[in-house]
Amino acid sequence: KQSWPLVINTWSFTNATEKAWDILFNKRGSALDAVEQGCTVCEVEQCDGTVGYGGSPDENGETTLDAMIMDGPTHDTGAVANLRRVKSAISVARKVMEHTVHTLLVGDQATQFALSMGFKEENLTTSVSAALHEQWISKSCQPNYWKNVEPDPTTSCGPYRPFTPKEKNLKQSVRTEGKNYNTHNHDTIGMIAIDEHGNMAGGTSTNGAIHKIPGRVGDSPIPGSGAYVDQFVGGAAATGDGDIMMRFMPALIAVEGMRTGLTPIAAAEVALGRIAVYYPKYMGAVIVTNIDGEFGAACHGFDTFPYSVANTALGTVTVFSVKC
Ligand code: SD4
Repeated sequence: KQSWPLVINTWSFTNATEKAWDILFNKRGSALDAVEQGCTVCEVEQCDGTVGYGGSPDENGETTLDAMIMDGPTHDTGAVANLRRVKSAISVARKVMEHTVHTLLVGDQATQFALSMGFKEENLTTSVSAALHEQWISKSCQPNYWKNVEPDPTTSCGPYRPFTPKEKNLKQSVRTEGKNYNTHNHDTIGMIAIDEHGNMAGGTSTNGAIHKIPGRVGDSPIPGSGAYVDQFVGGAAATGDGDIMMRFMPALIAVEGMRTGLTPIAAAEVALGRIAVYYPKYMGAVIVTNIDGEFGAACHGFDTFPYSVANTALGTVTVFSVKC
C-alpha cells in the first residue's frame, strides 16, 4: 500500500518538515519544491547552528555551505560545495540542476554562478560564528608540540598544520575508539519527499564541519553520500561525520539495500554497519523511505537519533526517534 505524499527529514527540524508537508499536502505541490523549501527553512533558522549562515566557521573563520538536490523521475541532480557568501545553498543547488548540464559547482565559482542567477552576495559570518572561531584560535595546540606532549585528540584547537602520521592516528582514534566525540557538530538537514503523484526527491543542506581546513567538502553535497533517490526503489539521506561517511556512500547503500528487498530500517542499518567495520565509533545516521512510503532510520555512535516525518496516516508532523 502506498502512503503518498510523505516527507521525512533528519533530526527534529520540525519547522522544515512542516513547510515541506504544507507544500505536499495543502498545496499539492511537487516533491522537489517540498525538499527545496523545507531545507530552506533550516537555512533561514540556522537549525542547530549547523545549517545555513553563521555556523561552523572554517579555520579562517568563514562559514561556507554545502547542499544538493536530486530529482527522482529524471535523476537530475544539482549541488554546491563550499559555497561562499550566499545563504540559500539548496536553492542554488536547484539552479545548478535546472539551468546547467553539470551536477556540482564549488567555491567562489559556485558563488559567481549564484550571483548570475540573481542570488544576493552576503556575509555569512555572525557574532556567534566569529566567537566560535575566536575561541578555537585562542586554544592553540602548538605549545603541546614544543613540549613534546601528545595533543589530546578530542581537543579542537587551532591553527591547523599538517598532521604527522602519529598525530593523524591519534585524531582518527576518535572514530575508532570513541573518545569524547563532539556530538554537536552533526546536524545536517537531509530530506526525502514523495508527492501525491509518487514523484520522489531528496536533498541536503549544511554548513559542514566546524574548524575545517578551508576547502573541505563533506558528504552532504555528494550524490549517494548525503542523499540519494531512486524513483523505483526509494530514497535516503545522511547526517554525521561526513569525512568518514562519504567514503561509504550510505545513502546509496541504503537504497540498494531496499532494491534487494530489505525494509527501510534494515537497509539503513546495513548502510551504517558498513562504516562501523572500519570506524566502530564514528557518528552518523540515515533516514530512509521506500517508494511506497514505508520509512525508518538508523544511527551509530551516539544515544538516540530523532527524525521528523509527515504523511497522511500521521496527519501531522511527528518526531520519531531511534536508539543507536
Ligand atoms: C558534514 N555531514 O559536512 C556534515 C556534518 C553534519 O552538521 O551532519 N553537520 O560532514
